[in-house]
Amino acid sequence: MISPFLPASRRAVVLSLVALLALAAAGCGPKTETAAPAAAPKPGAVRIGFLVKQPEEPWFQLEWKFADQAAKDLGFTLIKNGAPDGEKVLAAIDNLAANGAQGFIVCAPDTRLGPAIVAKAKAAGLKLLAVDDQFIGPDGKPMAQVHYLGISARKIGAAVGETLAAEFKRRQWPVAETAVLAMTYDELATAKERTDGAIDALVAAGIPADRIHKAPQRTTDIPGALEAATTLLTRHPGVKYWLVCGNNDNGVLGAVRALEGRRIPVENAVAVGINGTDCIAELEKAKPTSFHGSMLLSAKAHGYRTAEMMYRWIKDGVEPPLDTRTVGVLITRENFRQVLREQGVRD
Ligand code: FCA
Repeated sequence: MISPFLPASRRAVVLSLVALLALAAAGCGPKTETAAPAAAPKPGAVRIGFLVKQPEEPWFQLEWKFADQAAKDLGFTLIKNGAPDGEKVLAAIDNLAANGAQGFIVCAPDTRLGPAIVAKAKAAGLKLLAVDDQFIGPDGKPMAQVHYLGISARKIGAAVGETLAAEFKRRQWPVAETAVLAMTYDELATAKERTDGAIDALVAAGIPADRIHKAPQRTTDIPGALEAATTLLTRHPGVKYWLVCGNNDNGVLGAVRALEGRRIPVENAVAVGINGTDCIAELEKAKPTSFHGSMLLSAKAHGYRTAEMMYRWIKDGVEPPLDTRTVGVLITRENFRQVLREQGVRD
């Protein structure tokens, strides 16, 4: 089933891709263009692809950086590609096969492309590991049979909610003057679990459910979040204090920019992100903003470990676990330099 949340235009693209794939599988589809193979790999040489949906996001750049490290340490070739839409991701898989790769790691631009990606990988004899965003099957359920490494989304979201609730209590803001701005992207299961986890924790801490406002993002970048948050804030001019959560740093940063645009004083809002990798410049600003901190995820586990798992699978036949979940740790202006250094994100 194609997501009812997808805009009609995107639904059409996904549908036509699925149809195209079915045709190709039946051997009567149009020929897919593939790049000419690079220099023939040495027999036994391991080549691994790493495809990401948003190559411009620091999170994905760090995943790549750590995967590059694994390639250097273990001695394999890493082929990195940005795959921001369904067509690009399927073409990139063709290119990997043509270039002698034996497997790839992918954060898909749309998790409903899962069945198409699995079919293509299978046809090309490529091993496959999904990272960050778990594939969704035709029944709308996670494809648990596809190897996956992702975050413990609900728990990490709950930690965001608990951090916000603690700040709310410490600042002694009256409940009647406070509201939650939740930057949501429910089309993506890991994103929904994160914001649901944060909201549940806030409600458990005493914020009334009717003071929680969701701002659905059309895109998961800062402009998409800024637009969604601005619309929501315009609808609630009476709220004095804001607690902000979201799917990731960029969602929350867009909301912080929107609060500034509405001239909400910096000290009247607290915002906590997720990733910890896309907010470093924000935390480094000499003058604090409402961006209080972020749950730093392990880019090393998502980049290095996935690449290592794929390498062992190809080279030694060691199949990775089907489902691996990683944790997050809170960084704030007080500790971010030290924690980023400890985690190898920064020198
Ligand atoms: C998703 C988000 C990324 C990152 C990753 C772990 O793919 O879009 O920003 O949070 O999960």
